[in-house]
Amino acid sequence: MTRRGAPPPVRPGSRTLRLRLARAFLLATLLPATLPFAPSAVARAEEGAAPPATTLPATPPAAAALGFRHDPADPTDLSIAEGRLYLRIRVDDGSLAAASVQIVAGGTGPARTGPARTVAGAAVAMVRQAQADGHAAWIAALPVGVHRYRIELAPMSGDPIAVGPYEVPSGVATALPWVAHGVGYQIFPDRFFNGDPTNDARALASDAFNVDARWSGPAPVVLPSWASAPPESLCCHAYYGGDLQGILDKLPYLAAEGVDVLYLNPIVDAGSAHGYDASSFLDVAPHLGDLATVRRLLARAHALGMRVLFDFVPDHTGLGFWAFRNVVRYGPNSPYWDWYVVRRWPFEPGDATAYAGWSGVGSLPQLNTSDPGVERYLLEVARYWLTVGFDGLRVDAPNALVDGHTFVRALRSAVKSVRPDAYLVGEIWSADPSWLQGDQFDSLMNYALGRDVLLKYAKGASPLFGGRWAQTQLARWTMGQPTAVAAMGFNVIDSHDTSRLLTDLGGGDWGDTPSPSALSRERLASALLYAMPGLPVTFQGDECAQLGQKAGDLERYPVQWDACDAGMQAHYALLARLKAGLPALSDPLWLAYRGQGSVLAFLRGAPHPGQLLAAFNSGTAAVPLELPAGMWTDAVSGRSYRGQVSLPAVGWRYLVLAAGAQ
Ligand SMILES: [Ca+2]
Repeated sequence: MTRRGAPPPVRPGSRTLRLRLARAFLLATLLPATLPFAPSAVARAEEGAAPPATTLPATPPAAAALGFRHDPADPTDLSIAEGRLYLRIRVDDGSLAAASVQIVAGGTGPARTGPARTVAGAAVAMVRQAQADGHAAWIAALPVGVHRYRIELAPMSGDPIAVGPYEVPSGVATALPWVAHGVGYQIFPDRFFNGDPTNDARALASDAFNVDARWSGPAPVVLPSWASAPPESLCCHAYYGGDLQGILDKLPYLAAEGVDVLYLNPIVDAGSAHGYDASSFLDVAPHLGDLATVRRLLARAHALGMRVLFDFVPDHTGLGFWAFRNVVRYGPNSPYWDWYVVRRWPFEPGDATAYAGWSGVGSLPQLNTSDPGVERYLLEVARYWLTVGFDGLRVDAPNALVDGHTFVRALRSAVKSVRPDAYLVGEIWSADPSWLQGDQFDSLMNYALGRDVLLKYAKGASPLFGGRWAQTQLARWTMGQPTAVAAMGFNVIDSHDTSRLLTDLGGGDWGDTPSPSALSRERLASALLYAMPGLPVTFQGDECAQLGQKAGDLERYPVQWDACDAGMQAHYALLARLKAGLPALSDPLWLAYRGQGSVLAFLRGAPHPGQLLAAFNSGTAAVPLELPAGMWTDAVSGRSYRGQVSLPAVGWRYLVLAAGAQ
């Protein structure tokens, strides 16, 4: 114990401990839910300076016996989001009655972090966040200025234990301030809206058909109407005419739906309708528009308070890419020879046996990102589009990259040096924390959350994937990543790379009529997506209840605006209004509550008025849910409940803890 050491040990149940925990709870309640965000904290995190090596204090044997684990250098245990320092510990499940954080020193951090705060000597209660696999996580939200603290554990049996003190390292992983508040929407430009029919035919001149020597199918085509069925043999080379002007035209619609983050599939000149086979990383696809249109789109979106993400494809080019064509022509004498991994030359473009391609595909020759020239060029490309005005990058296929982690670290430095608040999202389909340690991506595309957990639960098809299962999965998800990363989650259930949400939920294939129960399941799944920390991202047309299986490009079929389901549109607009209007839905804190039968329920935000209980029922009969203490008001109906509430069949509720009704 040092002079500033922890208070003397107290017995569980003793008056001293009760007073101390009551004081901690009071402080947690009184601290403002959202402290002013300090942009300098981002700058500090982005400087990339290695934190000074800190020595972990020895864990007392009594704490070790509880399975106690905490390391302030691990972002999973300590990170900053929404102006709070989130501190987490892990113990054996069922071992703790209470825990708190004693602030030993704080509020006098580096001047750059903003006004000093004096909070030393205060205690903040920890709350039990979740439990899975025999472990439990406890978490506290502290003021950002804290730089030394001690953790006090009240075990279920035995004397309280003080652990620490710990030092907050410099450069704590920090969430971007805007992502957690957003509502996202993915646009596949050729299939969204045709705002300029005069550019439609330009797709044919750019198509890979013109450069692929191994082309065996029919010629690409611009389809005669927005409702034309895609010819099966023409995956990716049937163009519908959608374009950037179409996105501009639809911005008021997107704003009315509450969307404020747009993710655009590739807009650069490429050999297909999907655009992942670029002929240029810098030129806009002529059938989508031109740079002036891009600038107008970004300016208008920004004026509406929206941000726009660029789809960046560092892994491969198309056959028409200028450097690849140079290699085809000049072989080893090409200055770009080392940009690709060529096995033999001469070769025909499209011959997958002659060079490395993404997933072995001949039309997608892989770039050698370990080559310094390639890296330099790609980083220039990324910086360029941010300079044009994009607010972040979605990075295609990073786990396919040559030496991907090294490249993404360099990419992050380049991106954040141009735009410290730019959002960097990696297309990784699994829950892989190796990309999320603060030095690479802000988030992955969270299919691992949306498809592997939320979708399986929302299907309601199997008791194996009921409420208890989902709660355990979400507990693992939450405990396995930094709070700052969860707050920046790019959360998707479907995209241009999967079958559509409503099809996955039993609504049928393209051309079918979805049943009312499938529509209810889409409302359930989307309400669940919107209730998780981070950015919920909807694929274009899901708000229209559009169907499409992953076959023959039907998952990417153009949005049929004339047949848009008004009820589903209203539902998504409602979710966006709720997200904007309920601060708890932007709070980084996720707390497990109930997983039982068909019921899944969790809390968002700290336990004080305004906390949100998100409750879901994937079963086909209404079920009761026992409520936590206090009066809970349904955010949609306005009705208040105490003690218990009924969850409708295949239904959901967002319930808000009322003030003064504890
Ligand atoms: Ca067009």
